[in-house]
Formats: sequence, structure tokens, C-alpha cells
Amino acid sequence: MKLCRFKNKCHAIRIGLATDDSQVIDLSAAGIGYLTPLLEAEDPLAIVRQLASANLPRVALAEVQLLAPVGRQEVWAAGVTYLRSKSARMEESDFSASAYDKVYAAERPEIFFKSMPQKVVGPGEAVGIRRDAKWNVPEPELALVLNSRGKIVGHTIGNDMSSRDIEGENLLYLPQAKTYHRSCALGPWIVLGTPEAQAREWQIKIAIERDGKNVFAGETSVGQIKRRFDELAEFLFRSQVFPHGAILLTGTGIVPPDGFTLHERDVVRIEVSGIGVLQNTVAVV
Ligand code: DO4
Ligand code: MG
Repeated sequence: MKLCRFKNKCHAIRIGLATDDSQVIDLSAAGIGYLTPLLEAEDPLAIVRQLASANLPRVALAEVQLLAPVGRQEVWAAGVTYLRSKSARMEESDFSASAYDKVYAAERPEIFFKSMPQKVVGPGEAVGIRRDAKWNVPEPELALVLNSRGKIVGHTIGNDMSSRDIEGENLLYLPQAKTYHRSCALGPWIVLGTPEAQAREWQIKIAIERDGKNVFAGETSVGQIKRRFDELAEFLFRSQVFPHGAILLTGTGIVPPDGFTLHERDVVRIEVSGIGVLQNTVAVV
């Protein structure tokens, strides 16, 4: 079940269900105005299944604009959860290399604040690269959708856009490397109710196009994430309250070679096999 937010022809923001035959069932026609009440329900999947079988209006997916599937949820991110991420970051930085080594093995994971929900960009919108950074990359990540009780109710695709030169210069610059205008993309929808064991079978792929030519492609498996999802969620919710739940990116396992940086107008296409495709173009911000 693919839960989405979309803008219809009249520019009204609606909650919907994307179907396998490229339609969107308009759940807002049944009074569902926000994602939160669905995600907070004891059994969101059961409610959504029931709504899907009701006779609600449908629109062609091609006729709507999908929006980032986030309402009032803050976006947080885990880091250094894949071996590839640990080694890439140790190479990019000299004096903070040991921090990455230590956090990969430590009991407490790296978790950082990524974005306010209203700043997240959706499918087809521009993701940003900082004008004061020289080395910018996308980070294709599986995102956990958590309700206010810290329960994982769904998954979506995240892009944790990052400035590697700023991050590598000094660990204390991490918030500037990670959180800036258009630095977080989510979408295209939330897939509800997948157990962790099944999500760990999913593949994550990225392809970056420049002037119609592929300039980077990479692939990893969700199963390579070192930590369990409930472990990451439990740390995020320690001494924290999220009345509307939260989104937690689970880290990147794909890092382009060191000579690669994004350019303005590059097209970043991220695919997670159990979810779909999140595509964005790059803009200098
Ligand atoms: O500590 C740096 C950020 C790590 C990160 O974002 C990742 O591994 O995905
Ligand atoms: Mg990341």
C-alpha cells in the first residue's frame, strides 16, 4: 500500500493511495486531510485497505503532482551505518577519521537532525548543492517512517544531500554540510507495513545523469546496514518526543568516487526495489 501526498489540478493538497495501475485514490475525499492520523492508527494498513475498497474518486498519477510524503514529522538521519560510508568518511577527513571508525563500532549510533518537514523537497523538485561547497554528493537512503510511539509504520526513499568538503574539513561543520536549503528529498510515497526482514532484501540503486549521459551509477543492498531498524528508532526516541512521529534516514551505502561532484542540472535518480523511484534535479543554492 503506497500512501502519498499530492496536489490535484486545482492545486489542492490531498492524501492519496497510489495504485499499481498508475492511479491515485483520493483518500481526502473520505475526510483524510493529513498523514498523521493514519500513521498514528493502531493498524494503518487495515484502515488504508478499507479505504481502498470504498468507492472513492481516482485520478491518473500522471495528472497529479506528488509531494514529499511528510506532514509534520521532523526528519532525522543515521550515519556511518554501512562499511562503505565509514571508509569514505575516514578518507575525506584527516583529524576526525577516528570518530567515524569509533562510531561504526560503538553501541550508540550517529544520529543527526536533517530537516524540518516543510523544508523537504518532493519528487521532481530541485535538490540543492551549496554555493560555498566544492564537493557535493547525493546520499541515497532508505527512510523509516515512525509514529509518535516510535513504531516503524512504513518506508520511503530519502536523499541526504551532503557537502563532503565541508564535512571533511572539520566534524563540527556537520550541520552545515548536511542541513541547508533543499538538502533533503523524500518520496515518492510511503510503503506501509513491510517487515524489517523483507525490507532488508531491497536493493538501492542510484544513477546520475549530466546532459543526457550517465556520469555515475551505484548499487547496494539494504541488508548491508549494520544496525537493526528498531535499534536506530530506539536511539532516536531516547529522551525525545515526536508528537507526529518522525522520519529517520538509515545512512548511505553508496559513495561516488572521490573525483566526483554534482553539477547544477544533474538528474539524480534513486530507486529502492520495494518502494519506487525518487528523481530530482540539482540546483545551486
Ligand atoms: O557523519 C557523517 C554523515 C554520515 C551519513 O550521512 C551517512 O553515513 O549516510
Ligand atoms: Mg547520509
